[in-house]
Amino acid sequence: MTLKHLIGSVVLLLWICGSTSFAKADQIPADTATYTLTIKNDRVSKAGKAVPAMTVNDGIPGPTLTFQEGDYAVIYVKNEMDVETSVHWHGILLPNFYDGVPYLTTPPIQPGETFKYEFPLKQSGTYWYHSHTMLQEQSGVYGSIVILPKEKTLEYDSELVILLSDWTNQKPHNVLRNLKRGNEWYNIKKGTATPLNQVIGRGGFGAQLNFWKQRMESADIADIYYNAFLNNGQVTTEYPDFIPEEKVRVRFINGAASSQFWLTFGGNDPLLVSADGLDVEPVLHNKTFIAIAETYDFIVTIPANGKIEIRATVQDGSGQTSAFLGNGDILNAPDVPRPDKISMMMKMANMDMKMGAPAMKFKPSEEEPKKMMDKWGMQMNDEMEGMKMDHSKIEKSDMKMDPSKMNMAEKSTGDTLSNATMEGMDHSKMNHNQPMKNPMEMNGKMDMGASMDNMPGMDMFAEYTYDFLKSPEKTSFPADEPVNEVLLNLTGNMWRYIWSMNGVPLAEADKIKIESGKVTRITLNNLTMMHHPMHLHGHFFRVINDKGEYSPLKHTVNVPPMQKITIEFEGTEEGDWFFHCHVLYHLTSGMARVFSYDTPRDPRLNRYPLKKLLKETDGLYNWGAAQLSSQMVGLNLMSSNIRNQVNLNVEYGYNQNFEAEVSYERYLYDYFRVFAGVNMENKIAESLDEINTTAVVGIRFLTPYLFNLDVRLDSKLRPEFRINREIMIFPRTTIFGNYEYQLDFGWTNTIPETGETSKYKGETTWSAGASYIFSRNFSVMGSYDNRFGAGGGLTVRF
Ligand SMILES: [Cu+2]
Repeated sequence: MTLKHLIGSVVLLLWICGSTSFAKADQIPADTATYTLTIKNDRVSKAGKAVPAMTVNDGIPGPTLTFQEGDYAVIYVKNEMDVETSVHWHGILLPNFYDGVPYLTTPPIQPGETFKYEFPLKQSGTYWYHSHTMLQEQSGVYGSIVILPKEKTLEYDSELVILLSDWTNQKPHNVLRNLKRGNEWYNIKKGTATPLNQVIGRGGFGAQLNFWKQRMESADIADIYYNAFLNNGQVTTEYPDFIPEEKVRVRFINGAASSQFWLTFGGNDPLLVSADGLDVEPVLHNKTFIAIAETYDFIVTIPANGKIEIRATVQDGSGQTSAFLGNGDILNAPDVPRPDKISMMMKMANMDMKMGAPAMKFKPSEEEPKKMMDKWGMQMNDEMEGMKMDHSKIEKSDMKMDPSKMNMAEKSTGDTLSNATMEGMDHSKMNHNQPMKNPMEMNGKMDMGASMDNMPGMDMFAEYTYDFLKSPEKTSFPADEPVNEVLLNLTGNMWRYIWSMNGVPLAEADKIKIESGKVTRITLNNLTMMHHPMHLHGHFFRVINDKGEYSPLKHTVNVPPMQKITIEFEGTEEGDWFFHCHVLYHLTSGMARVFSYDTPRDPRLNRYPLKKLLKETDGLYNWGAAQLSSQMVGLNLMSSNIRNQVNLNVEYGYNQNFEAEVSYERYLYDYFRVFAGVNMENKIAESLDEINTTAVVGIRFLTPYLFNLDVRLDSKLRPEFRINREIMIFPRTTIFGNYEYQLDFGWTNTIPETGETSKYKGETTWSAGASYIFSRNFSVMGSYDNRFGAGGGLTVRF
C-alpha cells in the first residue's frame, strides 16, 4: 500500500466517523458552522427615546446567521439577563429537542447559562430566529437566518436581507395589560377608532347596531399602537452600493410581533422567487402581503437611473418603513391606501355574518368544532344562491380539467367534516346541470379563499390570497394515503383579549394527535375580525390554493377575518410541536395548541413541565383606575386571568355617601359570570353614622348591544338589578350611564311604616356622564350621580 492510499484510507475512515457522529454532541463534524448569540438587557433607542430592551450580540435585530445547505449548525445561546430565555429557529426542520419552545421541546435557558443548539441543515432559504419566551420577541430578541443552496438555481448578482419589525416604547407586558383591560387608547392614537359620529356620518348606524347586537364594537383589524416600524432595525435604510442593472436577491422576513405588512416596490415589478424559504415558480409580483413570520425572496433589478424604494406599509395603515437601493432620484413605491373600517363594517353587516363566537367554553373538554363552524361565521343566504351554482360548476369543471383534483373534491365533500372547499353550502340545491359558461375561468377555483372573492362584500378580503404562489414541483400526497381531518375554528374575544381555537385557549386544551404516515388536513376557520398568521413548528404544510397539486409549501399561513384556509402535511416527525398564531399577543393570550405524535417525552425535559408553558398563557393581569372629582373620589382595582377576576370598587362622595364592594367573579364563558362578594354602603343618605354590610351573590352578563348586566341578591334577601353601558360618540369622547334598582320586601328587616299599601321599598341609584381621553392614562370627566351630585374631575388609569 502506498502512502497515498494510506492517507486516503485514513481520510475515508475519518469521514465515516464524522458522518455517523451527527447525533453525538461531543463530536463535531468537519463542515460545522458555529455561532454564539448573547442575549442581554440594554436600553435601546429606536423611536425617540431609550427604553429597556433585549439585544442579541448588542443589536436589534441580532446578527444574520449565514449557513451553507448541508452544514451542521452549532449555535451557543448565552443568557446574560436575569430572566429565562429561549431561541426558536423559525422554519428550520430540526430535531424536536432543539426547536426552542421552552417547556415543550427544549429546556429554557436560565439566567447566566449557555445552551448549545445543534442540528444538520437539510434545507436552504430565508428563515429567522426569535425568543419563544413570553413577550421577549417584542423586546428585540430576533434575527435572520440565510442558508445558501448547494447549487445556485437562480440568476442574481448579490443579496440583501431585510428584516421587518415593530417597535414600542412601552413595556410589552404593559401593552398586553392595556389590551386585557380594553383601553381604547391604541385605536385613538392610530386613528383607527370608529366613534359613533363618524359611523353615523357615513350612514353606517344600521351596521353599528348590527355589530353591537353581536357584541362587537367595530371591525378591529389590528390592536396595538407602535412608535415605529423598522427594517433592519431602522425606520429608513439606504443601500447606495448597488450599481445600475445589478440584480439583487432581497430576502424579506416579517419578524414583527404583531404587525403585518404590504410590501410595495418602486421601479419595475420585482420577481418573486421564494416563499417561506422554499423556491416558488418565479412570478413578477409587486404589492405583496407579508404576514408575521413569513419570508419572501424577490429579485429586484437596480434601475439604470435612480434608486428604488421598497416600502413595507403596516396593514392597518398606521405606519411604514422603507429601504432604498441604488443611487440618484427616488423611484417611490406605490402607496397602499388605508383600510376603511367603517365601510368594512357596513359590508359585513350586509352579509349576515355571525360574529362574536366565544373565545372560551363552559365545558372546555367538549370541543364541538363543527357545531361552532355551523353556528358562527359566514352564513349562506339567498343573496349567495347564485354563488352556490357557480360552485357546482367550479367543482364539475375541476373534475373535468384535472382528474387528480377530482379526488380531493370528492374526498372533502363526502367527508363528515366537509371541508373548506364547499363548506356550509347546500349541495342538494345546487344545479349540477347548469351549463358551463367558461370552464377555463372556473378551473382551479377550488379553495374557499379564491371562490369567496366573488361573493357580495367578500372583495374586502380578496387581496389576501396565496393564489400567486405555485410550487415548482407537485406537492400533493398519494391519493390512497389516509387523511385525518381536523377543524380548528380561530376564536377570540376583544373585550377580554382572550384568544383560542374552537373556543378553548391553550391553558385548557388537550394535545392534538398527529398520526405518522397519515396526512393531517386542517381547516382553519377564522371566526374573528382579525388576521391570524398560523405557524406550525418543524413542518412545512401545503396551503391549498388554486394551483391544486402545485399548491405551495409554507410554515406560516395567514387566515384573513371570517375566512377559511385548508392546509395539509404528512406525519413524518416525532415528538410534540407547537402550532400557534404568530401575533405575539394572541399567542400569549391562548391561541396555540400542541400537535403531538404521542411519542415519549425527552427525559432531558423532566425538570421542565409543560404546565409551565400552559400557565404562561393564563397569566394574571392587574390594573386599576382612580377618579378624583369635585363631588367624589373613586377607586377601581381589577385582577384577572382567563376564568377568574377579583374586583374592588370604592366610591366616596363628599356629601357623606359611600359604597364599597369587593367581589370574586368566575367566567363560565365570555359573556357570563357568577360572582360573590361583600358590599358596604351608608344606611342613611348623607350620613356615615351607620354602614350596612351585606354579602352579595349574583350573575354578570354582557348582553347583546353591549350592556353590562348585574343581577344580585344580598344577605338581607334584597334583589337588585344593575345595568350600564358606555359609547364612544366622538373621537376620544365617551358617554356612560349606570342604573341600579334595589327591591326590599322586608323579608329580613322591617320596612319603616309609611302608611302606603305597597309591600316593598324600591331604591334607585343612577349616574351618567361623559369622559374625554387625552392620553393612555388620563381622562377628564364630568358626571351626575343621584347620590353624590354633579361634578367633574380626572380619571387616572394605572
Ligand atoms: Cu392571531
